[in-house]
Amino acid sequence: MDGADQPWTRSTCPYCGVGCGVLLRPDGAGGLEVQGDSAHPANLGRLCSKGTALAETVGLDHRLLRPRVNGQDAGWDDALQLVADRFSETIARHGPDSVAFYVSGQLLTEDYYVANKLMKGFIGSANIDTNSRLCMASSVAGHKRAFGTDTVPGTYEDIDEADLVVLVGSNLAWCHPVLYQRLLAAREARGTKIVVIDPRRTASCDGADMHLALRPGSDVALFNQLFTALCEGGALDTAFLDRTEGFEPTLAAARASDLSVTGLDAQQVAAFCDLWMRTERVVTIYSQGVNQSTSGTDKVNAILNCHLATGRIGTPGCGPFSVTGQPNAMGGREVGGLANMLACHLDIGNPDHRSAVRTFWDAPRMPEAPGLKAVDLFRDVAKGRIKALWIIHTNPAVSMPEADAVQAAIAGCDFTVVSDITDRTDTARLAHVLLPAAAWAEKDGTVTNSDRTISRQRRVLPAPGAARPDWQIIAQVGQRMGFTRAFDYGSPAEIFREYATLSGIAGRFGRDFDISGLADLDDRAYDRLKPQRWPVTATRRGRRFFGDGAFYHPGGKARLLPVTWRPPAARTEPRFPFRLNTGRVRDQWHTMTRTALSPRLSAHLAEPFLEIHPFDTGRLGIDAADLVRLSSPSGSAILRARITDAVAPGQVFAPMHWTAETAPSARIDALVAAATDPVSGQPESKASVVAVSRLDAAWYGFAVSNGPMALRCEYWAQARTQAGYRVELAGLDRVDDWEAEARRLFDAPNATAAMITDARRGIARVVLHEDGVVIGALFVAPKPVAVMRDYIATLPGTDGADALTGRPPADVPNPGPVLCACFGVGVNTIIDAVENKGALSVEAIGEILGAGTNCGSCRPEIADLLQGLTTREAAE
Ligand SMILES: Nc1nc2c(c(=O)[nH]1)N[C@H]1C(S)=C(S)[C@@H](COP(=O)(O)OP(=O)(O)OC[C@H]3O[C@@H](n4cnc5c(=O)[nH]c(N)nc54)[C@H](O)[C@@H]3O)O[C@H]1N2
Ligand SMILES: Nc1nc2c(c(=O)[nH]1)N[C@H]1C(S)=C(S)[C@@H](COP(=O)(O)OP(=O)(O)OC[C@H]3O[C@@H](n4cnc5c(=O)[nH]c(N)nc54)[C@H](O)[C@@H]3O)O[C@H]1N2
Ligand code: SF4
Ligand SMILES: [Mo]
Repeated sequence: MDGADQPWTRSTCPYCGVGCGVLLRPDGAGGLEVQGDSAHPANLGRLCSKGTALAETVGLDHRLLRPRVNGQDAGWDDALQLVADRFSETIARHGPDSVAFYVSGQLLTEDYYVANKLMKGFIGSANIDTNSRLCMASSVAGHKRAFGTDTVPGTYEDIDEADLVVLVGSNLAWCHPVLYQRLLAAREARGTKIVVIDPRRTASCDGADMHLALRPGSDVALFNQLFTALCEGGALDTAFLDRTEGFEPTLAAARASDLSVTGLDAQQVAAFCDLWMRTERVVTIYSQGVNQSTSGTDKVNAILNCHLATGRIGTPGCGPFSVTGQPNAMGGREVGGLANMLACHLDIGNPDHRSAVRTFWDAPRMPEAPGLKAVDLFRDVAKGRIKALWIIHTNPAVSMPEADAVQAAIAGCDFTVVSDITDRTDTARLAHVLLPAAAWAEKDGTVTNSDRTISRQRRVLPAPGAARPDWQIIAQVGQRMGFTRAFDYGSPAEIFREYATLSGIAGRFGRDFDISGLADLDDRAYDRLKPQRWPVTATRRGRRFFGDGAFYHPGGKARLLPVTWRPPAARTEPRFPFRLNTGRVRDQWHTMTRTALSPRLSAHLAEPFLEIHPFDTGRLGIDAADLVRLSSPSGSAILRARITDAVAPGQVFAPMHWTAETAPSARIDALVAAATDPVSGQPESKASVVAVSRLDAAWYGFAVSNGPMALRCEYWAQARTQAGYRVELAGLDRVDDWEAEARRLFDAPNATAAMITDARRGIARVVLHEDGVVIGALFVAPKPVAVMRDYIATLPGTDGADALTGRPPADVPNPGPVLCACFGVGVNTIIDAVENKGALSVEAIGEILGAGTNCGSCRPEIADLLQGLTTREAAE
């Protein structure tokens, strides 16, 4: 059937916590058409580059299509029975705490609920933790300390209605792009001020009025200063303060705090405090620069203290706003995915909560104490205490700190099960049993985004091969473990109703999370469920929390927490003099199992890199585009140097995305220390210590091909292109015969070769043709190779007449590196529009080229480029 005959289906983007609504339609050829849903309250039709490119990631090439046991295809019956038997035997012999699940904030609520119920209610252990431990745990702990529950008070509308938005440890422009566009629209409409607090200058700083580049880990000292200033400047809301406890000790701790540890200029801080104080409507958005820290929970409370003391919470345009990373990070917190929670914001440590859930589930056994948190969980795997492990929808061999040790722990576990959509991940490669999961567009369920809005994900494509939705796989294992009735689910709707009913019980305990108003949805109503914000009860709907001063601690008051600055756990020292910060890039999602399939998304930053200050590269003799070796107490990596003053001297930044599949020497978490926050257990992913040196490579290479390459040198980093693949290469050992090397690389022993080689100067260019078209081209030099990569990447599949020159013929325009991923617009094309077509603003460039007019996430970079060009003109 032709796609145009099919109706559009409403669903939710499977990437970030903004939770944008999408319209999906099968294209009739196995693929999808994707559009933003203008009726969805999170995005009102907008999508970012990743959402826009979703259709490029639904292909089946990389998919795992059947269960596999010890590397052999197996039937579902055998695989499920084996998993159930091994878990049951291990529990019978070693007790329930000898097994564990490690799950994900990308699971749908229904999947998550079933996994949590199986572990906590039926296996009888709390050893289920989630990658949200690496992500949201400090926010959860900070919320609970201050409010008594894990509640995000505000809504996205508050961002539209604020007069000051403070971004703390959040690169919103790249990580929550649609929300950032919403913020920029608000600034346009009402002049919202934006302040960024981040040790690094990021794309989010481009639109900001102020950037406070504080020292890594020093946020507590900054917010303590703000707290003191608010108290001394008369900005306290005394009526609201009556709804809180702990003011005096909090002020004492804040007064004792030393601002100098932030390294910030006192006047700039005073200006920030003044702005905060003068502005009634303040939203503080915070993310991983706050959470991923050994003082993450204290950082959260330092921020909450300021909002509570001024009553700037729960009213329009006001509030602290912890933005969630993953599409269902919030839903996972609601179902109790963390090892210290029960379902529906009930606490494992509370006997009344436990007994209510136990009765509701008719559970044979329930753990009485919290289970292992992620870092400890994998340590216990390494020690052999966890003997059966099930990893679902996450890739810990890449994303956990001390990733080499985690990888070894998983490899050494007696029995490991991995549920994934592909077998090509660093974690899946270690599994005894691999279970093929249905992917986002192939299954039904719900997710909750950053502002508590529950949205449906809907199935529009058939699951390929034998793939099944995660909830079904987990429930079937539960049934085979003997819990037949408790896991007898026929549909996600059934699971959702059970969960919504349980939330009503939690509501009776006075918990915030209550969606009992949805407990009676029939299948049809569940199918049609519109996005809605919780709570959803007979009397409450989607409201803000805490504006009324009612909190969830016994006694109903909020708590201000005295907090004291502590430095990051790892100290720089002569052997490891640099502070390593890590994070995300605009167009890749985590371990790249989906986004790397898209040539468009791979074009923005095609290679792992290290941001490092020119002062440091000068001292270390590192030139632009050199490769650098990083080492830390736990591992090492090779990355491309990106010399920039966006980072301070002594600090370096690297992205978290690359893996053994895409760039094996760039798994950055191998270097990250597994130090954790004492309250939340969240690892400090942003403040490890490393040494940096120039990699003394014997040769550097760049290659393109129409198919996968046989890569085996010290450094390689591969990316998809429209024509196939491109790869950066480098080796430590001399190669004498580059023709033979190219034939091996492209697996083309009989192809026709065109070549230029100069052995003395270490230069080689080899282009291989088959049937008159280029199948591969390799460029080698003793220094980083200077060829026009974006042009060369288009050659496979063409006759490539000029390929050996490494640059386009004079009459072919070279668009240059892609800036706008949505429309594939290159830097040179934009420069041409500025210089020759009079496009002197981001808007004018958009009108002429389309660049920046779809998702808008490249607008900061276009503005940067424009600024550079116009400044140059002015100087000439
Ligand atoms: N493109 C893209 N978007 C994503 C994701 C993705 O993989 N790719 N992942 C999603 C997920 S799961 C998450 S959790 C979010 C994360 O979203 P963000 O938290 O916005 O992203 P990060 O890049 O991890 O880190 C944010 C910033 O924290 C800064 N930082 C480091 N140390 C400190 C510090 O001590 N103090 C302060 N104030 N700042 C510090 C870093 O320099 C960095 O710029 O993104 C979501 N969105
Ligand atoms: N150094 C450093 N490390 C970090 C961070 C950092 O900032 N710095 N950030 C941390 C944070 S915030 C996060 S959230 C984590 C993220 O880290 P991970 O969760 O490990 O990363 P993902 O690539 O999202 O892994 C998701 C996996 O699920 C698979 N998958 C996709 N769809 C489905 C499905 O429908 N079902 C199943 N069963 N599987 C599916 C994908 O193929 C992939 O293998 O990384 C953390 N690690
Ligand atoms: S901002 Fe982008 S990645 Fe996040 S939900 Fe929206 S479209 Fe998806
Ligand atoms: Mo995350």
